[in-house]
Amino acid sequence: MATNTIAEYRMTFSITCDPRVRLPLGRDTPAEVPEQYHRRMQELRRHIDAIAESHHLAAIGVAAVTAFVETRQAIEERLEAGFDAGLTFTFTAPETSTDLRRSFPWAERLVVASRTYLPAAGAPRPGPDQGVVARFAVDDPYAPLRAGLEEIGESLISAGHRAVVLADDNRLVDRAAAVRAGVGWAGKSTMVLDPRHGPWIVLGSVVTDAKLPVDEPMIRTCGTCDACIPACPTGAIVGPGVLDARRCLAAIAQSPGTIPTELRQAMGLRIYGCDDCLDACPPGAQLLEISTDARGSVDLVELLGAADEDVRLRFSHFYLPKNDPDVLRRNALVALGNQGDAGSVGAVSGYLTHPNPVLRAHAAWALGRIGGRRASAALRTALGRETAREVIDELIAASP
Ligand code: B12
Ligand code: SF4
Ligand code: SF4
Repeated sequence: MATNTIAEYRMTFSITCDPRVRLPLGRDTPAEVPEQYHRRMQELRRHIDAIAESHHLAAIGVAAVTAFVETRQAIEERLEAGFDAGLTFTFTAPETSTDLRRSFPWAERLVVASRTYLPAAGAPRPGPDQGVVARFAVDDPYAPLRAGLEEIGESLISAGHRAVVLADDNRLVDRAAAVRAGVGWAGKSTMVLDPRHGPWIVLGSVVTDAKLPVDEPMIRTCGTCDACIPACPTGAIVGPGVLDARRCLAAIAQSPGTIPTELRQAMGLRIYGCDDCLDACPPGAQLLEISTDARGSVDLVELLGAADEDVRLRFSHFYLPKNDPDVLRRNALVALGNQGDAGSVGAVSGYLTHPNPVLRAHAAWALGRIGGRRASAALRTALGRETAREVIDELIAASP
């Protein structure tokens, strides 16, 4: 770097706004005079903006990496109240997830980006015996976001800097980073929203040692709107910006074990994720209107009949602890119970002999909801052979 002239820099930077062009390797930044460094950072930022545009990122912003003190406090409060519901992610080590320098001591800036997955995700229109997947999980929404972030990271590395991509990674609280970088504002649903896409965005960052100019947070709030709070079917948004994950269907759908009986009906046809508080959000309404293709529906009987490997392969982009397909089978049983179609009794009652007692218990509940002669006979037969206490209780509760 020290050997370059300002004229050479200008020449380099005039071509680097084309995202296909790589910046030269091996810049020795400490030898730069501050004005040169500043100018180079501005050029680098323009280059990053061009990459963001070429990858159809919704927004891009730069934030300082000082610790997210308020978010750490919010996480501690959620843990104290039990609102984390035993989820791991950023809750496991809040001192690290809210302070990037613990993982990356050299970090100076976060380049934060968002990308919308609507309207490509479509709008689920479930038919008979079909369940619903939340829009963000119809495809992997992080793959195209990561591709853009990777290219930004490569351009920073080409310019002689360090860069690591973090998207949906436990080492960073993505929403707090997005709010600080001006990519969106913190909504009462806890979602980060932007004016064009509402909550229909996923978030990711590149952490770097390049001291890029920082952006200001958005001067915008939800104002008087609070539509997401009553829209939540379980009352999981217990206050503006505060989520009790124990009642959040998105958390329940991905957690192993028994679904509390009082929340099973509210699960409706969901087998993964929940969109109700997003659907209700006015800033996202316009985009939602054009998202009309029917996607996100899953044949539940087929899912119940599929082998472990096939379930894992088909839903490989879902987050399932230990990659356990039984979590989705459990949700499928609950969804069939909620649908109440007598045609599914054969598929559901097959699960009364499954080796996993959690699935036997949820099959019993589903048959109780579906009702009818065949369901009752299956419950009676199962009661005669069942030995697990928790399943016996479910069989008794489900029997007419
Ligand atoms: C754990 C987790 C979950 C958990 C818990 C969510 C939660 N709200 O805490 C569960 C499984 C429930 C979940 C569900 C979903 N998730 Co999630 N999840 C995460 C994860 C891994 C960590 C979130 C976290 O740190 N929570 C801890 C709490 C304290 O943080 P927070 O709620 O985000 O904190 C903000 C608010 O509390 C707000 N706040 C605090 N006080 C106040 C006060 C007021 C008045 C206001 C307005 C705001 C406010 O400020 C905080 C900082 O921004 C992130 C990825 C990551 N590494 O960050 C994705 C992430 C948050 N999830 C995401 C998505 C897409 C979802 C779902 C929409 C998926 C779906 N359709 O089912 C739902 C949405 C449910 C909801 N309303 O939040 C996106 C959100 C993108 C966005 N636009 O905000 C993220 C960022 C993943 C990503 N990289 O894109 N998720
Ligand atoms: S994702 Fe569903 S259950 Fe969770 S807070 Fe939003 S509406 Fe409520
Ligand atoms: S529904 Fe209204 S209050 Fe809730 S996040 Fe959206 S704009 Fe904010």
